[in-house]
Amino acid sequence: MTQPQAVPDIAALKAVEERLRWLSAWTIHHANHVRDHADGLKVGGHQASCASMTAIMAALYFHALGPNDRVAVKPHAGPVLHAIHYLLGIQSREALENFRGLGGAQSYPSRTKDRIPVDFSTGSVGLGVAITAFASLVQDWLSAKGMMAEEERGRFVALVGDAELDEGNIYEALIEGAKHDVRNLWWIVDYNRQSLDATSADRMFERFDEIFRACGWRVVELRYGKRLSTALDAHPAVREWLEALPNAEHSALTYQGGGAWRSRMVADLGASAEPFLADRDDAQLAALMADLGGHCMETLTQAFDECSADDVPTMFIAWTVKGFGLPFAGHKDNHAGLMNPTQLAAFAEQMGVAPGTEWEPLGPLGGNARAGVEALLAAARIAREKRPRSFGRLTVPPIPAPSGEEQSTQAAFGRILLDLAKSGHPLADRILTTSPDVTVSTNLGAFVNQRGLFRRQDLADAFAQAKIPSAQKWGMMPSGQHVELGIAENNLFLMLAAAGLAGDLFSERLVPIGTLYDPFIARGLDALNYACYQDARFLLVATPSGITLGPEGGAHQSINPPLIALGQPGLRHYEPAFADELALFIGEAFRLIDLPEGESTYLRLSTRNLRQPQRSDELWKGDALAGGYWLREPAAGAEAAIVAMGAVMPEALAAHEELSADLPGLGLLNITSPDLLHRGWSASQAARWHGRNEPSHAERLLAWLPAHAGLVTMCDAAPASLSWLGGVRGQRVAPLGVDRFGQTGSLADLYANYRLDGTAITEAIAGLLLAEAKG
Ligand SMILES: Cc1ncc(C[n+]2csc(CCOP(=O)(O)OP(=O)(O)O)c2C)c(N)n1
Ligand SMILES: [Mg+2]
Repeated sequence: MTQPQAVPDIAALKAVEERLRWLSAWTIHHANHVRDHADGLKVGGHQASCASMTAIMAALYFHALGPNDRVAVKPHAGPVLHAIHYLLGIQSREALENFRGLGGAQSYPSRTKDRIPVDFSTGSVGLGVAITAFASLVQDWLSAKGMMAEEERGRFVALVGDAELDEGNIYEALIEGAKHDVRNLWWIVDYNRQSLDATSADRMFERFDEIFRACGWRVVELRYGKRLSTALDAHPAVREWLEALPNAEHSALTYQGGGAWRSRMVADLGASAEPFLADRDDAQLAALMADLGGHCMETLTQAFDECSADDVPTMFIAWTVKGFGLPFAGHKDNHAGLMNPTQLAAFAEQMGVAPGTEWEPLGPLGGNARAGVEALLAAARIAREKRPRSFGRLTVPPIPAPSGEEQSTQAAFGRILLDLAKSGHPLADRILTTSPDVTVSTNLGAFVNQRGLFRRQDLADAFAQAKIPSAQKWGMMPSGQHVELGIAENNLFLMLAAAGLAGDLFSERLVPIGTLYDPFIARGLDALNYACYQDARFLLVATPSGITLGPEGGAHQSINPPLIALGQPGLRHYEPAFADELALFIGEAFRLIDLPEGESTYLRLSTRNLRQPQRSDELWKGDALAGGYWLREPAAGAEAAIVAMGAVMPEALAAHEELSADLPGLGLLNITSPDLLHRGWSASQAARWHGRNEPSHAERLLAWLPAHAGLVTMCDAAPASLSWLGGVRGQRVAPLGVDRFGQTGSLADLYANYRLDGTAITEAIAGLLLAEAKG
C-alpha cells in the first residue's frame, strides 16, 4: 500500500503552490467582483483560508498521495481543491467562473454536486475529519474479509483547520479509532492560529499533541521552515522569544510586516536581537518570519516522506499564516476577507499574472519551470477522474416475516436479522452492523452471535472461555461483521456514512445497519445529515421509541424523530406496526441501498407486543410501501376515519371496532410513512405545473372519504407528524399525539394521560362530528 516516494522537485512544487494560491484567490475574486450578481447578495469565499493551505495541498497532491488515498479537505479550502483539478485538466474553467453559482463549483467540496472527484464532502467542520477514521475502519473490515486486495488499500487524509480542533466529534472519533487500532490516517492541521472570529486561544495551544499522543498517534510538528529554523538555530534568544509570543501578537506582527517585527524584537530583546536583524531589510525579515513549516516545501515533503513507510496514524501540526502572501495575512478579521480589486491587481502583478491571462492554468510559467510543473502534473498519482458509483451489486433475498401471534417490531427485527445471518445468503455477508453500546438492547445480539464482532486480531470472549453462561457471544475476529462502538451517537452516524460510501470509496457495496434508541438520533443529527448529504446508503433502526417505552423511562421517550425524518432529504422513514410490514420495509431498505436513485431508510420500532393481523391477501403491500394502507376500509360517504401509525395500532383497532357499531363504515388508515406521503403529496403538486396530473398516494387514500369527513390522527410522536394530512383534501383533523415531555408509567396510564387511548379517540371523533353538524 505504501508508495515509494519520488525525490520531490521542490522548485516545481513551489511553482504549483503559487498557481494554486493564485487560482484559488482569483476564483473567489471573480465570483465576488467580476461576475454579475444582480441580487446583490454576498457571494463570499475564503481567500485567506486557502492561502494558508496551498503549500500543504501542493505537497500532498503532487508528491505524497498515492492513487488509493482519499482526502477530506477543510471546507473553506474548497477552491484549492478545484484549482488542483483545474491544473490536472479535470475541472472546467466554466465551473470555476461559476464558483458558488447554480451548477458551478460548490462553496465547499461536495461528493454529489461537484464534477471533480471529492472523496468526502465537507462543510460542517469536524465531520470531514472524523469520517476518515471510520473510512479507514471500513477499509480494514473489507480487507480482513478478503473483499479488498492489499494493493487497493489507501490512506485517509484529513486537512484540518486549527479552530476545527475544537469540535468535540473529533475527539469522539479519536477515542473510537484508538479502540479499534485504526491506522492509515493522516490528519494535517493547518495551524494558522486563527479561527473565524479571531485568533485562537493560547491556553490550548500546544496541548493538542498531548491528546493525540495519548491515543497512540504519532505527532509531527512542522513549526518552522528550513530558512527560519536555520536562522533561529543561530539565535536561540530570538527563538525563545518567538516561542513565548502569544498567538494574537504573532498574527498582528505578521499582518504589520517587517518593520513591526523589527521594532518589537528590538523593544523586547534589545541588543541581543541585533545579530538576527542585521543584513535583512524589512521585506526579507517579514518573509523569513512567515517561513513556517506549513509553507516550506522541503519541510512538508520530507515530513510526508518520512511517514509514508508505515501505517501509524499521524497528526501533522503544520504551522502556517492565514492569508499567506495576501495583503491581509495574519489579520484577525481575514477569515471571510476578500481582496479588493486594487489589492487583487497588485497580487496578480506579484504573481506574474498579466491582465487577461487570469484563467491560464499555468499562467506565467515559462521554460524550465513550465516543464517541471507539467512533469509533476503528469505524474500526480491521486485518482483524477471521478469514479463511477457502484450500484446494482446486491441480490436481495425474500425477507419473510417472523411467525408469532404477538410480536413487537423490535423483536421481529432481531429475528429477521438472525434468519438472514443463518440463511447463508450472499447479502448477509455484506451486512455490517454497528451500534453505540446498545447492540443487546436493540436486539442486534442474535445477529452478532452468528456473525461475530469485527476486530483485526482475534480476541476470545473471556466469559465464553470461562464457560460462564451468557446469551451473548462476544468473540472478536477479523471475519466479524459487527462494529461495536462506544456510546457516541455521532460516531454511529459517521460509521454509517463511511460504510454507506463503501461502494463509492472501495467499489464494494455494503449493507450497513446501525441501531440506537430513537431519542438519541438527536444526539447525532448533524452527522446523520452529513451522511445523507453525501448520499451514503444505510439502514438506521431506532428502537425503542415514543412513550410506548412505558416504565423504562421518561428521559428515553422520543417525541419528534418522525418530524426530523419528514424534513431530512435522503432518509426514508417507515414506522411499521406489524412484523410483516417490517419485513417488507427491510427488504425495501436493502434495495434502496443498492439503487442509484435510492436512499437510506430509518425504521422507528417499538418494544410493545402487538397481536398480528390475519392477512387474506398481499394487496396491502404496495400501499404500505408507499406510506399507508386502509387497515379497515371506509364505506362510501363515511363521515370519519381513524388515521394511526405504529405502536398505538391496538388502541386504534379497538376504538374502530367499538365505534363502528354507531358509525358503520368508519375507516382505519394505517400510516406506515408520513415522510413518503408528504413527499408524494408535494411532488404531485409540483408536477401539476409541468402538466402531469397524477394524484399522490395520500390523495388517493384520502379520496375514499368525502371532503367534509373528519380525521382523527394518532401516533406515539409529535401530533404534527400526521395532522398535516388534513391539508391534503381539506378534511378536518383532530390530532392526537405526544406534545409534552414524557414520564414513566404503565402503558394504560400513559396512553390515558397523553390521550392516546380509546376514550381520546371517541372524544376526538365526537368533536369532529359535532363540529360538522354545527357547521
Ligand atoms: C459545525 C460548524 N460550525 C461553524 C462553521 C462556520 N465556520 C466555518 S470555518 C470556521 C472557522 C474555521 O477556522 P479554522 O478551522 O482554524 O480554519 P482556517 O480558516 O483558519 O484555516 C467556522 C466557525 C462551520 N462551517 N461548521
Ligand atoms: Mg485556523
